[in-house]
Amino acid sequence: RRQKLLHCGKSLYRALLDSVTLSDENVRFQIIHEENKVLLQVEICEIEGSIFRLKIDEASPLRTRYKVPDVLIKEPTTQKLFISQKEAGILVLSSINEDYKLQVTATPFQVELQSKGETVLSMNSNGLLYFEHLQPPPSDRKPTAENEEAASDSSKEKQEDLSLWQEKFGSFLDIKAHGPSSVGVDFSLHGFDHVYGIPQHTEGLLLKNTSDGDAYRLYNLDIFGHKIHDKIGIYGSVPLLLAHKPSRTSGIFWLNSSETLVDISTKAVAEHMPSRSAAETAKQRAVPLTDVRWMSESGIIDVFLLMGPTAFDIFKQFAQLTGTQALPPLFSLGYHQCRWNYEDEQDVKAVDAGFDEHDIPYDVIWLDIEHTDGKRYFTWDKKKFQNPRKMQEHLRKKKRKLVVIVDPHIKVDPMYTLYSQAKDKGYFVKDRNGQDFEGICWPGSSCYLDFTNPEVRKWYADQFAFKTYKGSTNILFVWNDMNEPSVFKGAELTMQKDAVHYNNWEHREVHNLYGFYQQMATAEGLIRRSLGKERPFVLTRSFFAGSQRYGAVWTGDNTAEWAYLKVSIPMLLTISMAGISFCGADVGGFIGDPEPELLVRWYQAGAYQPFFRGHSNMESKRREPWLFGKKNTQIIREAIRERYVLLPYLYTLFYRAHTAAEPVMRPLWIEFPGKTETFGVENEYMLGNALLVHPVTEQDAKAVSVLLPGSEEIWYDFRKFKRMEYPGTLKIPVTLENIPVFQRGGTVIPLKTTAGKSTEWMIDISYELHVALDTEACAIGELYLDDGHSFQYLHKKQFLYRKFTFHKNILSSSCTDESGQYHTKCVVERVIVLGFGQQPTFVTACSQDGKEKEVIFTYDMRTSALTLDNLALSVDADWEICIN
Ligand code: MIG
Repeated sequence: RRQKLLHCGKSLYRALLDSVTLSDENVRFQIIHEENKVLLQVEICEIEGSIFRLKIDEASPLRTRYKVPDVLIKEPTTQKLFISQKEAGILVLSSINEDYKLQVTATPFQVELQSKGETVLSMNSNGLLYFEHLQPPPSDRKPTAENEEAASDSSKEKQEDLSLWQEKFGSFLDIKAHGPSSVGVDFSLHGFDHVYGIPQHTEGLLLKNTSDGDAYRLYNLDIFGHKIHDKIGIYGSVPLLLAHKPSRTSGIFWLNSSETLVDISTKAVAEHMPSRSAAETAKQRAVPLTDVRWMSESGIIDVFLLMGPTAFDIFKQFAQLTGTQALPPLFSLGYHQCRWNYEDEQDVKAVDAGFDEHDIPYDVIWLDIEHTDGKRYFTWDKKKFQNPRKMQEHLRKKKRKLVVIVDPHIKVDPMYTLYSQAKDKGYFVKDRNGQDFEGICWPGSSCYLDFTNPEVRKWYADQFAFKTYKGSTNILFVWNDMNEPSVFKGAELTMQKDAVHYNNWEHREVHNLYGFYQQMATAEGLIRRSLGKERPFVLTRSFFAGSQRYGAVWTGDNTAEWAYLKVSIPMLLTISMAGISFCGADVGGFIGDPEPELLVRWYQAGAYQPFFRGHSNMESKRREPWLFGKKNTQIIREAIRERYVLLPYLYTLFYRAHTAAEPVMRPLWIEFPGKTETFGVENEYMLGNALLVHPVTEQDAKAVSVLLPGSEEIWYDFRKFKRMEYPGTLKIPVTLENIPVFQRGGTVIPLKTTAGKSTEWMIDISYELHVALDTEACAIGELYLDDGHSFQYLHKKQFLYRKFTFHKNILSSSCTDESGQYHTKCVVERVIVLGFGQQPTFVTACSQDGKEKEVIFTYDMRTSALTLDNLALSVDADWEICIN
């Protein structure tokens, strides 16, 4: 509200260029506000890999301001900037290779960032830099609860109206012990009119103009049945925004964990075109410009400008700062069966058996809050789960896993060890009076662990030790819910901003980090219980930048309606672009009961999304995949089996997300950055670079319009192998059987020849390669393989990373990373070459030892698909197949 009183115009900040100091790490100078004369310290540095960091803090704050810890994986490596120009009112800094120039203007203070002469973005060009310096409380009042009555007074002073020292929110009073501390600034993105990112909102892919409505809000909240097309923040936040134009992608990462608003406005501005000759008059053309205004309640301004220039560069730059996706254990890429709740051991066994009975693969069954003794996490309901270990042994024999929920609120109950220990140790978040903050949640009165404290995180991690967590075994993994945190009857259903954390930081400073820290501690706990050997699996509802390092996220309580299936695609794409590849939406929709057709369509979409879990609410009817008649069961089975067959490809994509920060699920535009028609596409997406998936999100659809981008591309029907007539928008007939999926020419996709009961049952199943030829009759693809569960791939380099190349009618298998070694008995059994020009005369396969053998093949003239069978070529060895 206070920031919004500041309108676009000339900024009152002036840079004091005499104060400039230059070191190997950064350039520092002060800026002054012409009216209040408060000095701010500006620090600019260049970070390796085309990233610029700009920090603004008070030169001498009354109290240290909060700086987000633990999100950056390390202190970034900086590169020295040079002063290339310094004259009256202007300072120009250049990077070593002179590719980038930062021009600082003194009056008013502005920063412009150029890449090879092209202005990419500028800061404070609309004069919206805003920085509330910390002040002592006004002498006539102290920021204590005694003022509660004063606040409800109708005769408020002007100050009260602006909520400087306290604020009423419904019946809640927020006492701001340190007064106003808000910060904000604007950026102009030159030539850009497509912006993406800043999850999580129930919104479309492209960020919209907010000029005549609400700003996008980043404030993690538990919003049951969140509405579609809302700017309110739900569950998780990643303050990363991407801007794209055909020639470049840029990113802004605003590292601030307090409540944040983002205003966006795109307009056309006149750009002068230089005249070619003196006779010609200078021309103007309209170019787009997007203004992005960030406003945060607290903290400092700490912003990273990611210069790309490609989208993949942005992902790498962001990962360089916040880390890459943790490599998931293979089982967690299988299908997960969840429900609130699977009632008891018999229920678990029956559901598990149901999958075998109906021949549907699945890997994990989940237990929601009812499995505990009165919502005391880390315990079991003794009646319903009398022998949890035995139940897990049963699942283990079936080569399946169990996930249980562990929420952050702790029941106030002196008899509950977790509570009494945490209480004694002072591990709970405090209220503003220094008492343990108490809120209502599932168990009734609850306290909240202060995960921002490293000691609490360590203690919490230790709770997952097998000897401490009674009834847990190594097939048990964890789900962190309600970690916004959700506080029933709290302001906006969350914790009061004036609650107090570790080191006396108020909750307002750390709010958006709470879930991030819980997942961090949980993942650490699972690693530690295995003595550092096993990869964890932790699903979290709340998240922040960097959460990708700890596991998976899901989109929370969606509704069983078509519109939610539809919006789940842009929501997952947005989370993926923000660095979190391992994401999914509740299949079927959490709230309500999907009609069978919707459920089927959701399974078909979910099967081609990173995290694949069916889940339903307590009030929803049972929803196991075989409850909707024979035909629907058959179709869902097929969708899940397709997922399992595709796992080698998916796992390879996750390895690339892990090592090269490439999102698993991608919007079309990042694969086709020059094709403007892809920029707004949100009803289809790419899985890796090879598969284009178009879920069916309309009821009773007979056909869908599919955009197959790129005039020089060839696309093939993924199931029928048929080459699509031409790229462009095609009307594709659909039946309920499946959704349109296409393979891009030029790619090789590794698959399993068939699905098994779970991923562990499939280890020895042989492989099949789908080689889709491009216009040059070439293709290339990869396969990553390891034990699927441990850290040996990292510590002992036990992995296989293979490359498949098709060139001049020879398909060869070679090693991509010689440093990795892993032995497998598995073979490539079958190869299908799509778009092969003519019937071959003979085909031979040569293995490493020089042995040559003839290969059986069939050629389908109708589809131009060439199938090579009974190959039995080792996955871990080099070989060649020559087609003559
Ligand atoms: O407010 O644990 O989003 O997946 O089943 C409900 C019960 C609390 C919310 C989660 C949902 C979960 C449910 N939880």
